Amino acid sequence: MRTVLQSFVLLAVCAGCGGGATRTETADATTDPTTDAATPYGCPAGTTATLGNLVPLPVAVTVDGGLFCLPATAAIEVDPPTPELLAVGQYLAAHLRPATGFALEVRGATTPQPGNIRLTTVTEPGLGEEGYGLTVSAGGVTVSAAQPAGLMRGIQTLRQLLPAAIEAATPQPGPWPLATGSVTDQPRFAWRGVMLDVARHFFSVADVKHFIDEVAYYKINRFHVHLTDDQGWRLAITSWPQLSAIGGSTEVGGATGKFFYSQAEFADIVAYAAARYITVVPEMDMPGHSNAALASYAELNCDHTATALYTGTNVGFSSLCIDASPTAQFVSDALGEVAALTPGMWLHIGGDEAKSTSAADYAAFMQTLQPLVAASGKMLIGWAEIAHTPLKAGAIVQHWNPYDTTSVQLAVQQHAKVILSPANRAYLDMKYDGDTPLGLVWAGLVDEQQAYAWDPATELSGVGESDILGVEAALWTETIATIADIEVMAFPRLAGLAEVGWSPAGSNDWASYRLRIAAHGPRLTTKGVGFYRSTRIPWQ
Ligand code: IFG
Repeated sequence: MRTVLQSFVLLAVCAGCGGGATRTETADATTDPTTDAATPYGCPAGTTATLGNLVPLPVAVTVDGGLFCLPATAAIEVDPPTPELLAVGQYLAAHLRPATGFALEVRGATTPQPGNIRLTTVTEPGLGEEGYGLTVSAGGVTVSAAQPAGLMRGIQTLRQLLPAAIEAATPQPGPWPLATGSVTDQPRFAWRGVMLDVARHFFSVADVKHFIDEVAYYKINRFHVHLTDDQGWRLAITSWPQLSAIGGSTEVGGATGKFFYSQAEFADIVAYAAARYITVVPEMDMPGHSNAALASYAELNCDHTATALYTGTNVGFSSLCIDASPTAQFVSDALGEVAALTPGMWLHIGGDEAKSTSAADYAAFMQTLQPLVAASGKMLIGWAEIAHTPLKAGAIVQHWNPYDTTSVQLAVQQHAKVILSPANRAYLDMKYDGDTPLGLVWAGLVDEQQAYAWDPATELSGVGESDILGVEAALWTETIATIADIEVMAFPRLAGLAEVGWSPAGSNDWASYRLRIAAHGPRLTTKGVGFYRSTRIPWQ
């Protein structure tokens, strides 16, 4: 005679009290150590699990109060078993095999078998590109989505529902419990980005991939790479080889080396991001922030004299020579080569802080530049200053300077869509507080709450929800030199910004978010990801 002892403690924690958008409840259900036919995938006595610490907060979470423990026999069933979906299954397997030690065979299966994880596509147009449903029952897990990207986003949620130990690189004892219930989810904004400045300091392909892995965990879907600036040109351009040979030979602080990506290396980064349904957005900043190019080719300078390489951190002193005959060809060639390496729809042309370019020259340059981007088959993105010139339809403007709200308002007046990166919210190179060793302070201190507690739709007057594509965090690297530096400045603030971009309007609640992200401390630590520990978050 077996009795199944189950005690449910339902703590109703309202995670979105403001908008009532989401109720998250946690349940601690214990079952007796032996399992009977009714619960073949039960868990050992004392096992607990929760659906309550998801970041970004989902649209809706319901708790059934039971537990499902992933068995060693579990398979990852993919339906339909297309190459693309099987690859998504392999991604999940690669993240679950190391810690569980389970085989986790990935296979096509049209009829669900109990005890497995099932990835399947459904025709549900309302889910959009990235929406998903995730259900945990006593018999197994199902992630369903209209598109493969939605399965990838649901997989990140599934990872967060398992114990933190799931992120270990070596086998752990287990068990591998999941609280039974369901998550229904999709993003508020389509653009949830992070920008890495690889120009001030160069980062290896391995470091960039590592960072891409980490941001995928929080459902970031755009990776903007700031490839060129005064201190470096970081991508080989075949038709202009000195850009990387000379312009990619130094960085802030004066170190020297092969500080650029070959086109094959860049393609590798692009593919790595794409496998996580993250689109790489390359940026070649012009006409300002261009000393690396000016140092590489004398003919790009109005005095036909190459500038010296620059390893400091001033801004605003450089400009392509707008009248020089090679300039248009240079821009066209460079754009064409980067576009060919970019499956994404967007090319970012910078346009910021062109303090050494006259207004007339800047305007003329933007008129030349926009058709060249269009000719490359891409959509143009520029920093907000480009909105002071007439924009072609479809141009996207990225707001960044909190002391300049005029530019983004001009963009909205031109019916351009905007990406919000207000430095006083989204610049990850801003110090958290007075104790932060790295970073700058020109936009003020940006602590975890400052980065989280804002609504893009009400942040800027004259800029409303329908104008906004989404948000993007920017990590400038004047003071950031290593992946460890990247991590401590990016985490946890990037997780908060990911929630700002993903979670429903009205669900932004610092009191609940700080508790949820606090539960991610063990996850980040187990993944070997550094993060800033302040007392503002009660890290577990
Ligand atoms: N502004 C500059 C960046 C960088 C940044 C550091 C933009 C668009 C200050 N331009 O942000 O190159 O120097 O916080």
